[in-house]
Amino acid sequence: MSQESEYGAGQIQVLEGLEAVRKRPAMYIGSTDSRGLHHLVYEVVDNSIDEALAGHCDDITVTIHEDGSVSVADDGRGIPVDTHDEYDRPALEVILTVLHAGGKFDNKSYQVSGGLHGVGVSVVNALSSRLEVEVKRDGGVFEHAFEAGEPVGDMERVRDADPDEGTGTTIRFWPDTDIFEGDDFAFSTLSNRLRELAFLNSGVRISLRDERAEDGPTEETYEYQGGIREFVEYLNETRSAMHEDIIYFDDDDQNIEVEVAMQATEELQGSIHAFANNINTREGGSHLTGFKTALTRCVNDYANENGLLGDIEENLKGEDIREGLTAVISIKHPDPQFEGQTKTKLGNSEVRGIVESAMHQGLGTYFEEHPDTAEAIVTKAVEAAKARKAARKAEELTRRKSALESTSLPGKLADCQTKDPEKAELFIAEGDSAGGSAKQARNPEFQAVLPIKGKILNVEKHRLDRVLENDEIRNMITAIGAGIGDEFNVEDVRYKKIIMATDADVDGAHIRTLMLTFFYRHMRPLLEGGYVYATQPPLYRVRYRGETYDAMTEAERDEIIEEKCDGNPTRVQRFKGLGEMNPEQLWETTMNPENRILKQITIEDAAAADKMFSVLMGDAVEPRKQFIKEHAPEAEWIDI
Ligand code: 0RA
Repeated sequence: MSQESEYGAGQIQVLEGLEAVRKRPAMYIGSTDSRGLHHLVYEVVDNSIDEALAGHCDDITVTIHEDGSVSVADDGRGIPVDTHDEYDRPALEVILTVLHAGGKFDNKSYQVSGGLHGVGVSVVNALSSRLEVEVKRDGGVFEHAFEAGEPVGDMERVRDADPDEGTGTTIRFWPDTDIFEGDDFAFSTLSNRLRELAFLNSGVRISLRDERAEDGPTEETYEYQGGIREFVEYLNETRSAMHEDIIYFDDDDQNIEVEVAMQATEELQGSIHAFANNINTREGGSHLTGFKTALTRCVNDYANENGLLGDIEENLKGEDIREGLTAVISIKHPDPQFEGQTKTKLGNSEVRGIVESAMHQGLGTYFEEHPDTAEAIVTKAVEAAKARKAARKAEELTRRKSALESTSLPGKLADCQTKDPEKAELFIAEGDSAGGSAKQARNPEFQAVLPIKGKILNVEKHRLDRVLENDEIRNMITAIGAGIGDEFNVEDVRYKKIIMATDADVDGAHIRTLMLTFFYRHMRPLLEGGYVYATQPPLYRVRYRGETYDAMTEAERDEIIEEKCDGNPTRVQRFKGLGEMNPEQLWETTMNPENRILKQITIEDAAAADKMFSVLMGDAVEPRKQFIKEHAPEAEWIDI
């Protein structure tokens, strides 16, 4: 894009070496599982986003290649290639081989760097069996390659750049499979994050290309001129909005950029997402606190000034006002402090007041200019407050007490002997017959079984008081033992593996989604802690010469028949559902920790999860059909 080059190699400072990264990868990228693997991509993309934020790049393309590598190409200024004074090596090589040598030491451009990633591309290099980089700048095309972080040969100027080629950087890396559990990049995981980045950085065009499919490459492009306004629109696609426009304002005070977009809906479930320097601050922090405080005050001020509170005697509570509200708060700070268990809580205390006054100003003006919307928002909050009070009055509290505090466990629960949550597992089994088999099949030492009747209540559509009236849900709450909603305390869980045992058919998927919606809306720390799993029972069992082989798919079955049974198996059995397996089969295929396959359900991305639940469980039919059509080919669609 831009040709200027005021930032040469000289400014790039040097800190430490890369052996440390290969020795302790988790210290740098969090983990070496699938999450860590995907962080490699984010790390490279973050550098391109930084170029975009500095105003030098507007196009980023991420490609998942057939051979398990990923490349990230941008049209930024290109990584500097001139000689680095201190190292007497090309800056490009220094940036890729020296930790923290990103060369972004001026606070003028916001770095995405922070608590989660932002450790620098050198970390990606250290954790890749191979990395290739191509830079176009200074009129030339330069190439360099690395293996396990070490340069292979010297950087080379391979040719002159065409004047109309512009400048840019392409980094392609092959994750080191000695370090990572695999190189299986998930399109949906990458697309969720890249879409989010495109929303958060309006005007940047991000494409994701997948070259692995047999029927040709697929490509999606995300570009949102409207930025987080379009993010809110997207989140509300299936919700019915109370006003057509998206409330939006921004502010730039003390070099801290604040952006807020919001829209009130008729729904019960709100969806508020806060970001700091493009990082999803799931644990909240000062920006979210400022937002909430100002929102509560603005709405109460408006309600009081206009006499709208009626027979409600006190002010509206924040939770009344936030019912059904969708909002995205995005701040960009030159020196963000990330705190909390997962380093996703914004600590900078000055941000609170800045967001608060921006909100007060922005929302105050909006209310003045849109009195009808302001009144509708107050009326909805008053309703929520009344419902909250009525529910309390109508013995909600006592019901909660008996549901949550009673020491007696549900009669249907076959509990396990161990009281150690680390070891204990709870199987929530669909239907009485699967539940019955599971009770016989289990190892009672550490496996508990709770059968539930088919379809549980859709919690997306009911307030907490109704949710608590549902027997199946009350049984789950009591069995898990950690409360619900605001009172949920993840430290009290009685089992650290909560396993949804549902059939591999459409009904099973529906029940699993209902359960997940419940966990997501009312016991979210359970999902955040990684305590929720789904069984993956095999579909086929093949026997041959006294051996037993299980297959998850038809293709796998055929492969077993060919390779293990010389094309002539003794018996091929198809399992229709868990209820049809005898206890011994159920133990062998689904419950025995030695053989079973469990899928851990995690929430990488709260906005994507929220969207998924509102699409799947909400009223709008068309978007749901569309969503299912788009996701149906992925057997793993429940992965949020
Ligand atoms: C250091 C300094 C400059 C740009 C970059 C790094 C840079 C890094 C990456 C990584 C991926 N894409 C990138 N684009 C740029 C500034 C160079 C200048 O002043 O011209």
